[in-house]
Amino acid sequence: MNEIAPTPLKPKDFASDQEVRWCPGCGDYAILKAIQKTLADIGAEPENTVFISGIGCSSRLPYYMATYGFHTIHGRAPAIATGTKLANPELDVWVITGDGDGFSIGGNHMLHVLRRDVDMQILVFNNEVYGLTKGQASPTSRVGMRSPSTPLGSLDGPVNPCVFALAAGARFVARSADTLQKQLSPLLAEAQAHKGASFVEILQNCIIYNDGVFNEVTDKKTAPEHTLILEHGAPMVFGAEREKGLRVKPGGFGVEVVTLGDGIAESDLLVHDETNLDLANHLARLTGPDFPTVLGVLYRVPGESYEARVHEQLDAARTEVEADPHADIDALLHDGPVWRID
Ligand SMILES: Cc1ncc(C[n+]2csc(CCOP(=O)(O)OP(=O)(O)O)c2C)c(N)n1
Ligand code: SF4
Repeated sequence: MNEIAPTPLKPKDFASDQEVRWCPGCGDYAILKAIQKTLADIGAEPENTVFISGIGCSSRLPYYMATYGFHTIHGRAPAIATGTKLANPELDVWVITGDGDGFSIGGNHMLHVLRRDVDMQILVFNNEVYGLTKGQASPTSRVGMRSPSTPLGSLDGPVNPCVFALAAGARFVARSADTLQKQLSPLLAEAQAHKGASFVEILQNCIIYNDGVFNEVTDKKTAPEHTLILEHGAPMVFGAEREKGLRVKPGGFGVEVVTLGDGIAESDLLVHDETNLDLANHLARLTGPDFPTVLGVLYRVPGESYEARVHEQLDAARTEVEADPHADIDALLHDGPVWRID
């Protein structure tokens, strides 16, 4: 019998029939497009793919995917995603969250899913504002940001999502932006290939409540001067003419921006090592105007993910119980201090 090879799915095959309800011009559209392209590129199976979100504009994304999905409660997507992955480790689990959902009400859940290292992709759509609830300051908003909740300017120090993820123990931490389609989609594929919690911060423009906050990074004219795209094993070069770089401060701690030429060669620059946690921490913190914003994979080290360890432990416990002729669940339940209520 002739076998008919399945037709490879295209990005549009991952789009649901639901009307997309984001504001015209919202950066979420571009991220949705990049995700659908990534799934097509990696040959994802819709029936084995699940998108899980909390609450926010960004968290509406699962409706727009022709895959399984849960639109859950505010900040709790990591818990639902952990349960989903533990129940069925064959599923490919994607968490979609915003900076408010992920780092305010969901900060605690974010911390634990990262330290547990459950195999899933966590995509944080960071627009530095609460979009859905009409523009209040979020945990990633900059000091001085004026909003309905901070009319005189925010006084709170912002959370840096990548620094948070590194501190929590994530083994895959990356950063991209909504408009950087060429970079974003392959980066999502790398996150998906990583076994463990893959954390991707995506700088996203909220055209209504925080328009242009990442312009320096995303505008084609300014981006070369204000971004540095990391590549493992490559020197850290940036600039419109690739004339600038980062090097270790001579005789000091940290890095500085240098211009190539005048006695400074590419061989003097820092070379990216994505397995170096100290370097990743340092790079994650760099911001303008003095430094470029660093994009790409900041940190990646292989390892065994949580659900693999959980199932190993369960299998070992089952084997032990099955081998014990005296194993008795009733006896176990009545063991130790028990009392009766008459
Ligand atoms: C328990 C609870 N508290 C507060 C809210 C109100 N609320 C809904 S979305 C949101 C913040 C969303 O911000 P973010 O995650 O940054 O998403 P965006 O809309 O910007 O994509 C808040 C506070 C809620 N829905 N539930
Ligand atoms: S309010 Fe902002 S984040 Fe929400 S859909 Fe509109 S542009 Fe997008």
